[in-house]
Parts: sequence; C-alpha cells; structure tokens
Amino acid sequence: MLSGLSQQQLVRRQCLCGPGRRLSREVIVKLYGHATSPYVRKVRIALREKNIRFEWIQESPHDAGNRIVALNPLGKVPVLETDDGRVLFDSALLIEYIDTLTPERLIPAGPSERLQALLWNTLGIGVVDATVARLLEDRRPAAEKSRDFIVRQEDKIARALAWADKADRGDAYLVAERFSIADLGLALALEYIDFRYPHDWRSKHPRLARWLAGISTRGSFAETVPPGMEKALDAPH
Ligand SMILES: N[C@@H](CCC(=O)N[C@@H](CS)C(=O)NCC(=O)O)C(=O)O
Repeated sequence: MLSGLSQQQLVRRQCLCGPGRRLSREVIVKLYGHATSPYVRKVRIALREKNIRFEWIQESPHDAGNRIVALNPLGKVPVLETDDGRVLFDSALLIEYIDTLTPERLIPAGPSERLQALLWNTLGIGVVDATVARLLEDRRPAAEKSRDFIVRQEDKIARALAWADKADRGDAYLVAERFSIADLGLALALEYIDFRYPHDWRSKHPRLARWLAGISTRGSFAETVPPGMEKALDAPH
C-alpha cells in the first residue's frame, strides 16, 4: 500500500486526472500490453471510463526479452500489476477487478441487468476471439492456411452480428439506458472487425451501425484507437 492510504483513497485522489496526462508518483496500477491488442485496448477503455490512472508498459509477448512470460504463465497480454504487487491476467478478470476500484460500475449490480450486460460482453469476446483466430490463420503461408477454418470464423462473426441486431436492447446503450460492459464489449469487437476484418456489415445491420457510431464518439474509445486503426475507422461506412 502506498503512503499508508487505502486503495480506495488512492483511486479517489487519482480520479481527478486522465490517463493521457503525465503520470504523478501515485500510479496505482501498471498495465502491460501492446496497443494493437483488442484485449489490451478493452482494459484501457475500462480504465479511462473509470478515470483510473495507470502506467502503461507497452510490451508484446512476441518482443525479445519481454517481461510478460515471467508475469503470466500463459504468455498473454493484458497483464495488470496492482499497487500492492498482485499480478492479474486476462482482460475479463482485469475489468472485474478495475470495476471494484470506483463506485460507478461498468458491470451492473442488479442480477437481471448484470446477466444481460455480461451476455452482451460475452458475445463481444467471442467476436474478438473469432476475428483474431481468422486473422492469424489468414497470415499463415498460403499452402498452410485452412480456408474452412477462416470461413467458420467468418460465419461465427456474421451470426453474432445478426444476433446483436435482432436482440431486444436500447438504442443508445444496450442495457439499462447507460454505458456498461455490454456497450464496451460489443463496440470494441465491432471496431476490431473494422480494423482486422474490414467488410460491409453496416448495410445489413444499419441499427447496429448507428448504435456503434454513438459509442465510438466516447473519449475512452477515441483516445485508445491503436496506430493503423484510424484509417479503418475513417473509411466511408
Ligand atoms: N483471453 C485473453 C486473451 C488474451 C490474448 O490472446 N492476447 C494476445 C494478444 S491480442 C496475446 O497475448 N497473444 C500471445 C500468445 O497467445 O502467445 C484475454 O482476454 O486477456
């Protein structure tokens, strides 16, 4: 614990400053991971939404001499180090932890809203996982890649978008008329599709496209666009 303050007190003091500004000595969490990882971006968005300052250590598990493997036996980012030295990994767990640090919750407390929001988030995670799997397969040498595997991932993504378009939900926010993990998880996934699997899903799902346009204007999304993604998001939609 820093300076004898409780973690809640520290977070409260640091909420006054955004993560884009210079870090003071009172950094309470360290985030490890590279900018183009959708899982890392998701945690950055959550930290920004909660106004929690953090030190960002931009390392990839693929960098020579990186510290990720020593911190996470699974060798994946994001990894988060708390102010009392605990090391946590996996974006879902990190967001659950981050959400406990300030009172305004990304994960709704009421059982029904919580379940609804977590289901949307789970859909978003699945879309990101399928988009990453498709990308990695597509990057394999032509003779080694499986077209069947790629099509299976694309089918998952197409079904998920159709599900999201049809499901009962709010127009501006998916659950309970306020921004939550539901909006974070799905909007992150849709922007990642535009980045790594660009195709015209909007003409099929205009309502979903309108909802995403609203969420994308939030500071947390605009300020965490990774290098290279700007072009995809600026493309005519
Ligand atoms: N379920 C994990 C997935 C994390 C993940 O796959 N991260 C990728 C970067 S996009 C990674 O570190 N890959 C390195 C590897 O799998 O060796 C999470 O949500 O954090």
